[in-house]
Amino acid sequence: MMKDPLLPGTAAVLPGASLQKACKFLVLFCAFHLSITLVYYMFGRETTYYTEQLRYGHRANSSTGPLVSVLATAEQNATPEPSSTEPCPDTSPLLVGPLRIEFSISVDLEEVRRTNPNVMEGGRYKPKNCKALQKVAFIIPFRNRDEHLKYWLHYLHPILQRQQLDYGVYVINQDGDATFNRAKLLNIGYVEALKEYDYNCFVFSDVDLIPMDDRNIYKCYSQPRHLSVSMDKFGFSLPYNQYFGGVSALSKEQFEKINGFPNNYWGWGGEDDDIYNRIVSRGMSISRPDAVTGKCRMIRHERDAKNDPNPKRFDLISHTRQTMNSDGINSLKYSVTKIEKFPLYTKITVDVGNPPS
Ligand code: UDH
Ligand code: NGS
Repeated sequence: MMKDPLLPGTAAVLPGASLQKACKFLVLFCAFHLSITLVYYMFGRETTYYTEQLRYGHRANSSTGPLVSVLATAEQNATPEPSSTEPCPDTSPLLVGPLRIEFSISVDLEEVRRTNPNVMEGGRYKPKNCKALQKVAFIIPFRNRDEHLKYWLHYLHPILQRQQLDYGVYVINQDGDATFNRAKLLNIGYVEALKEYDYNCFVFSDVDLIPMDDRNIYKCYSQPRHLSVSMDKFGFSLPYNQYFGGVSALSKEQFEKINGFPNNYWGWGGEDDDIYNRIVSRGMSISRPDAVTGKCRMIRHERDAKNDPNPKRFDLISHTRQTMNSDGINSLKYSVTKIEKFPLYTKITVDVGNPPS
């Protein structure tokens, strides 16, 4: 038998003609396979990219492109369009999930205003195509934190619009330089917001906390809601089980049931623990998102002037049950110095008085 010089190892088994046929078949088979793979690769890549864009919006791209483009894309894709009298769906179709939050970028409020054209004067918004399920007032306790407020407005406005809320943003600015009183400012925000609109839900948010996932819906639930449950500064977990600081949401009924928040915590600490005590003493429990959805980032900063730890806080929180009926929304005293309507928020400057000497 003649040996095939090309394939010395196999020539003894296959005759030359059959070998050629086998090779041809193999080459054709490979070419066919390769072209199928190529078609799937090209098509599949486009589909994945499109899905990623919709899901993550600006997150998939490392740049911080305007969030409003995500909103526009999602709105265009939400079909069919419901009428404005039809209730919005339980889960907004506009949500994109995890978000890139960073504080190294510089925020220009004029740009934020331009990229959120549907936000009305004073920081008001309601969805155009459906009736929001809740009317939410955002109450931010504030003094001398303008840089932090810029980030809050930059990140939160697009998120809240995607959450399809009917909302307003109220920055409650403590006038003067007396000791800071966070909980009293929150009470004032509640009263002042209600003078403006028939809100049925109140989200109380520190100015330096930004959610990292828009599925953490800033609305009210059947129980008082703690929203900032997974903060970067606590390693994305709760510092302790009863922790209720940072960002929380209470319906009008829940807030009234606990007589609002305490007015007598001057300086840092304890007022959020008092609110927790109020809630459980009225037979309610704390509802929370899971630790992934509830991730949030805090802007690092030094302790503020006139907000040193309150030495009375431990004594105060041990008496919540005795004091809560007489200290709260029913005993709130303050005066409004100024109300300013800015394009992205309403700033209410108030005189909260002084701590007892
Ligand atoms: N706040 C102001 N201005 C102040 C104090 C507080 O706007 O002067 C507001 C603001 O919304 C802040 C919130 O009240 O987010 C709570 O303030 P806080 O001081 O109780 O809590 P925060 O977590 O700081 O902002 C804690 C002290 C950090 C010390 C860090 C030392 N490295
Ligand atoms: C507790 C404070 C809370 C405070 C929490 C986290 O100890 O008011 O730490 O503070 N309670 C008392 O002091 C009684 S933080 O690390 O965010 O500054 O919210």
